[in-house]
Amino acid sequence: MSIVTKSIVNADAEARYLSPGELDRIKAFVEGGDQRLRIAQTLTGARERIVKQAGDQLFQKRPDVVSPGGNAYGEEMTATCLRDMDYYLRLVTYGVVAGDVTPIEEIGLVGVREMYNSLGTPVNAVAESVRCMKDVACSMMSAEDAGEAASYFDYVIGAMQ
Ligand SMILES: CCC1=C(C)/C(=C/C2=NC(=C\c3[nH]c(/C=C4\NC(=O)[C@H](C)[C@H]4CC)c(C)c3CCC(=O)O)/C(CCC(=O)O)=C2C)NC1=O
Repeated sequence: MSIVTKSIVNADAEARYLSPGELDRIKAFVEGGDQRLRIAQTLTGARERIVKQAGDQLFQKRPDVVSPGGNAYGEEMTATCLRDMDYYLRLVTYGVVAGDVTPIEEIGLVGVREMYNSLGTPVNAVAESVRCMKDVACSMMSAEDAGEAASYFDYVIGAMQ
């Protein structure tokens, strides 16, 4: 939920106007809108390149996952791994647009460690894949945009530690 929706729900629950503090936070959210949309457009437009390059980096750093016995071994499993990376990149764009990590959390991080454990997927390698996507994606942006985008990738990485 964005800060706008959240503030309205909270204010209406108490049948009151938005407070000065809430309006200030909404102002900051609106003022950051151009930047967040620019970042989301960059990530969306470059998604294939980001996933492909980050995947190559991941498999160089973690050859075990694509070696016999590895969780992403074989064409089909490697494709599923890249699909998961694309999922997390998509969720990062949701977070960036909303200016809020809640969508990332709710769609992709609740119970994530248990899920990957039950699949035999090394969750630290999934976290590494997100780190690689962050590096590739941030190299395509200005320092300021990269700083903003990085915080959402870092949130995903942190939740997988
Ligand atoms: C949008 C929210 C969402 C997420 C996050 C998600 C993840 C997800 N990844 C899965 C599998 C998988 N995930 C991976 C991923 C990897 N294996 C590795 O070794 C690498 C480290 C890593 C890639 C970075 C692999 C290989 C499988 C298939 C495992 C198997 O079938 O044994 C599965 C099991 C079902 C399936 O194969 O589709 C789910 C549910 N699904 C969702 O709906």
